[in-house]
Amino acid sequence: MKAYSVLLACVFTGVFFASGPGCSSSNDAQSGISCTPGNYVFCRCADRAEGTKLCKPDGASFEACSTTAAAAGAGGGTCSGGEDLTDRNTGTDVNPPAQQAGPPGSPVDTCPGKPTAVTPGASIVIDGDTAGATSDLKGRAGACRAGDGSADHVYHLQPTGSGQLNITVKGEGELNPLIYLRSACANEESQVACAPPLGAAASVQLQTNVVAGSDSYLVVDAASGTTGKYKLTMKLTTGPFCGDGKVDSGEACDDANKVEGDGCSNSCRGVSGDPAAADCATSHAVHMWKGSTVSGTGSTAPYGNTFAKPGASCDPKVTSNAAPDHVYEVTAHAAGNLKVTLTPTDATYNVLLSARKTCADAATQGAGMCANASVAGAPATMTFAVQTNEKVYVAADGAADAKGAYTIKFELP
Ligand SMILES: [Ca+2]
Ligand SMILES: [Ca+2]
Ligand SMILES: [Ca+2]
Repeated sequence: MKAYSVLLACVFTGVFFASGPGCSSSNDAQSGISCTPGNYVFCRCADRAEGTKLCKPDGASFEACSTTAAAAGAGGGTCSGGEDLTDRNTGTDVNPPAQQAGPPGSPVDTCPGKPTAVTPGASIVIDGDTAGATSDLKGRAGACRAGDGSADHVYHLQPTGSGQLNITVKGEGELNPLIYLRSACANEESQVACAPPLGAAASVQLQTNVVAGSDSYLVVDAASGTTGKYKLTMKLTTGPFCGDGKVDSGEACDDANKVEGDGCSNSCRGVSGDPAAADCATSHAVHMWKGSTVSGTGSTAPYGNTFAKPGASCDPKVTSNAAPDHVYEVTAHAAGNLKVTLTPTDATYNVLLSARKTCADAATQGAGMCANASVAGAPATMTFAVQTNEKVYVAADGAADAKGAYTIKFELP
């Protein structure tokens, strides 16, 4: 016998509070769930129809689930087959209970938003209604600015895993939903993704990557001042991606930011730019994979003279240079012949290119690990063997005291 029918039997025989243990607590009380007395919460019937159930005065048990008025005609109806409690009993998310967004004036109405845990693998379902909500947010200039002047809801997403987050909002009735995601709740310029409006009662979707412990803010907004009910569903699938702060297979770098020109591109495939430091203590990271080519632009001008040897002859034992240099730490994830090409973009820059196994030791410059362009403006190329998981230090340098801007290319065929 299902829990709901035990409950009904007790109510209808008038012995609910007075009878034995079979009638004194509901399934919900047994599982430790608390509720707000007098509030209705979402429930689902065995035939998948959606319904609601009333929280009893004890704050720990519910009246039987009844189907909603919309589903069964005015007044609602009997839950066919009884309430489906499968999920609560098994912990699976096949049929997750929906959370409620909250009424006007509750945390969902304004920043910082309704706290919402985003657990990897779990389906999150939230029923909301923007009728009466505050219209205090709008998307950044562009497709999501259409939310300007429309009531909106805000969710403070707190991911506990890193990976791809899929978000869907399905509107009802006149509601023409749009959604956008921000990294700072009250700053529209921090918008990182936008799903523009598609029409009344449409579904809008976003896929975005999130990092564990890095919160973001989802705004459910609407076009043309429309309001109404919606269903928000989210699911986080963990996995590596560019921007998670870890260098994954095929990535040249991953600095976890969305800043171009800082030494690691937003695609994790390029190394353009001059980081704050590019010496032995803090070198410019480049990861090479079998078959990869990594390019970047840079300059030696911002830096000191970390590699004072070799000089023009490429012999580190006898000659030296006074030129500043830009040091890359190259991690080879496969064995092979690493080819490095340094091409000056300043016509007056006479480039020198060298590499070491140990950054601070000129004597670890091995065979093939140096090239000196003969004249200013000409490129230099060197090729040398690397082993799997070996790190080598490559300096874009100058002959004598030459310095300037360049392009650099790393290839590991
Ligand atoms: Ca990554
Ligand atoms: Ca970057
Ligand atoms: Ca130098």
